[in-house]
Amino acid sequence: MSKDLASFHEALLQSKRVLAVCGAGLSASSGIPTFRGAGGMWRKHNALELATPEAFRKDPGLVWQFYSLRRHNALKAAPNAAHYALAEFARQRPFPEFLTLTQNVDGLSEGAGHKGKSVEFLHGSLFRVRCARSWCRYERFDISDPITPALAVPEGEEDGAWRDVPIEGLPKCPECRTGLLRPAVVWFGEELDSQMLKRIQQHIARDPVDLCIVIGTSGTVYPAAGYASQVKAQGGKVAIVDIDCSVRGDDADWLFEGDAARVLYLSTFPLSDTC
Ligand code: BV8
Repeated sequence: MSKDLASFHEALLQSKRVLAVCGAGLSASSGIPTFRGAGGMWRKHNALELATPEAFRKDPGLVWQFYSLRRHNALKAAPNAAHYALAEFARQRPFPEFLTLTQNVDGLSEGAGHKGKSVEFLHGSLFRVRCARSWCRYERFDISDPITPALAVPEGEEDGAWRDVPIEGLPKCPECRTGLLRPAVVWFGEELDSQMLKRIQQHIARDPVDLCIVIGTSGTVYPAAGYASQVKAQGGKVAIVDIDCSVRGDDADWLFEGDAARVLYLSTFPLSDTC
């Protein structure tokens, strides 16, 4: 395992296929709390309990408050240097040379101009909503804040305590007029978009990925967490960028410890040395 930047640069320049796998750490310096770790989102609001279809069925008002708060905070955040560095690298090395898989739903990669075929949003977006009825296909892009008056985030309560929001105060589907709208994100226990998964597998199988760069993710959620080891198993190399590499990467070829924005940006990708 190395921290040697020169050897990483060489590998990056020689790579025909590069894959980036990103998690909450990519957006940390934009002020978006990560899920785990100190001050993590899950510490205050257990997303494992809230980001599920069962939670929404049981208490849609509670789940909608969780998402209304995250929409509110994400709308106030700005993309950081790492988002821009990845978007710039995608312009320099257009798909299929470079593909980014992000687990983040905060809209910041899109805000940095990272779009099109060069990025797959594995878990959807806070800013798309869809009908909760499985048979209704209604979906829309929506950046309203609040999405309904009852879901307004009280000033100064950005990490608000939950209150009781009756079903009447939740967004309704304007198409079928019977279902509630829900965030168009992938909850635990829900399948990821099958066409997207097929695209990713075909991409990785067609021409092996030479280098996988894992940025700001604890690698705990599947299938996202499985791609780096798939690259490794196919003979590719793996680099990890994380603020805390102490618990990571016994199978990584490079470890770059530091804030993603700082590490990725300092040499506008490829990576700068550890800080
Ligand atoms: C699936 C969207 C097939 C919503 C998210 C039982 C039943 C069903 C499924 C399962 C099951 N058991 C296991 C599973 C699979 C399950 C899973 O993986 N569970 C885990 C908990 C074990 N997966 C699923 O359910 C997936 N679907 O498998 O479908 C299926 C279906 C039915 C039955 C069986 C199989 C769907 C998973 C998607 C869940 N949705 N998000 C929302 O956001 O509200 S997950 C969500 O949490 C994120 O998207 C992300 O994926 C994950 C958080 O992980 P990270 O991003 O890594 O964040 P974390 O805080 O953990 O780590 C941050 C990292 O950054 C750390 O390393 C930290 O050191 C670092 N860092 C911090 N600051 C910085 C930094 N690095 C750099 N710079 C910094 N400044």
